[in-house]
Amino acid sequence: MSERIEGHGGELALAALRAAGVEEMFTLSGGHVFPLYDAAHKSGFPIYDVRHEQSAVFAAEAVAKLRRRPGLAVLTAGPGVTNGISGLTSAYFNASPVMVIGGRAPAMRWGSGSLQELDHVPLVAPVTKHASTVFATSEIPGAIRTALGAALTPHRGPVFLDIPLEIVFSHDEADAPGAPDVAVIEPDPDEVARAAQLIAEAQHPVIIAGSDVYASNAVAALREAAETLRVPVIANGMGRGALPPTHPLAFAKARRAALRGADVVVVIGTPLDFRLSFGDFGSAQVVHIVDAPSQRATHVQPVVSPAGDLRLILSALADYTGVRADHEDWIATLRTAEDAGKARDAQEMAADTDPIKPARVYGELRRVLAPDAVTIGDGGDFVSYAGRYLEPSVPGSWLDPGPYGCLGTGMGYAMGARVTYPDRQICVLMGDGAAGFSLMDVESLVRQQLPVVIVVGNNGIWGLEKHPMQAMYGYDVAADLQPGLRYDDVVRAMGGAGETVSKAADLPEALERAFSAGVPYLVNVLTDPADAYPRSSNLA
Ligand SMILES: Cc1ncc(C[n+]2csc(CCOP(=O)(O)OP(=O)(O)O)c2C)c(N)n1
Ligand SMILES: [Mg+2]
Repeated sequence: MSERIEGHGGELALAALRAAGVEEMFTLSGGHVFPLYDAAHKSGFPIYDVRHEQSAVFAAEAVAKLRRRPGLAVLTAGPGVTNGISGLTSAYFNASPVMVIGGRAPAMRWGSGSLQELDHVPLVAPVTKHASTVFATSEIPGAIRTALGAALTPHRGPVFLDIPLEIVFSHDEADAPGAPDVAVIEPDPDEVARAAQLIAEAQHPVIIAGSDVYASNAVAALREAAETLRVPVIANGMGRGALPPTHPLAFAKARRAALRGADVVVVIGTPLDFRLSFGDFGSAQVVHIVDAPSQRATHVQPVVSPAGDLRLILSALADYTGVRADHEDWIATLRTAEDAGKARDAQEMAADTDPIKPARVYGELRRVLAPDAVTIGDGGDFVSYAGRYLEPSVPGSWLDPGPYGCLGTGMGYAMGARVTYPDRQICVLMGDGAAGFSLMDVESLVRQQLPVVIVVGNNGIWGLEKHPMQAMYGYDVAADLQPGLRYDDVVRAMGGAGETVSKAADLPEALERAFSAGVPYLVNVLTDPADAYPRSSNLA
């Protein structure tokens, strides 16, 4: 006989969430979900609240990304859920195991016009792995367990449940829920062997490692595979830092040289999307290693595409004992390109200009960021520079919005990161345009004593749109913001702190103050509006 639990719907839900390792909820108040608050409040389960539901979902996503376990957002019925849809969609594109539990108008009156009465399920179904309504109180724990199993099973992703008002407020009993079942997908050994042989026999192989390597806890296996097969590694997304920048096989600046010269490109744990020229690497053969068969590309034909648990696949590559071509000259060539790129970057990051170039901001930031700092990018050009100049040295410490490219992740990701790592530096790199989406949530951070540093690259424009529009049309519209706006005053008004910096020489002290402030602190850096991120050299 399994153990029974009893309580109202919120209590039954929380039991299932705890059993799956969920440790906190992010939310914005609404009566439809009060029982979840009641259960949390009475049992000491942390509740963090925000000023816009998108921040709740982004915060849950940050936890899911960093911790590799479910992150939870609880959203009220109707507008609460619809405000969370961009967050859900980002989580879907990022394969983040986010659970959104929505309130829902009463089932017993459905169709009579209750407040906030909307059937959310069809709206979120296309951007979730599982979306359904729980129609009986006793079924809540089982439904949560099933949904979380889907969220955690590769290829991971968000899930959604809503619970009608009278169902979540009612009492009932249920079997005590266990942890969700997460199936391990066994790769086809022949495909893995074929991939290993191709890589080993290649003259100029290169590995591109993406977010699923981190999500699959396969960082160590990746390192071993790269070391055994002697293959240079370039990382993107959450894969960044998988090999620390000091590792002899880690490359970031030699990307163009690597992709131009490669005869075998091994893409691991990331789609062959626009970030990877849609999988077209010229004459190079492509090996695409994915965490589930659903992730195999359909628009290109890799030579081989092993699908399954990335740790198993990468461990198998690490165990390769067959013939191996010598890659040392290739590695040395790329090291020369890497060093040249680093020297170029160092020059740019030292730029002593007025107005300040974004590159200089990163030059100064690199001096104050600790190796395990979590850096978060939310913006256009300013964040492209962050990706270029910041080199995460610890895996799982870089949060970008991912391929959905949704502006507005900043404060939600910051909240999730701060909750996850109370003692690490958390630094948000934000465009001034991006700041408009979530800056009000600084209030949530101040009130709940969650200090973070926000560095705004304030060029007074939607830079990533204005420059291309100028190039395309010779004019631009809808691309200007208020120049010199005091985003630091906005933060100060909400109980945080900050300052505006217009001279590069003032950056070091401003950043020192920011990281020792102990409250949310915004450094509003007035950057050069004429500076456009050189997109054509994106692959440099
Ligand atoms: C929600 C959302 N709206 C619009 C866009 C389109 N967009 C991409 S980058 C960008 C400009 C960002 O400007 P800012 O944050 O100031 O950064 P900058 O490029 O100026 O450094 C815009 C509007 C988007 N990606 N997401
Ligand atoms: Mg801008």
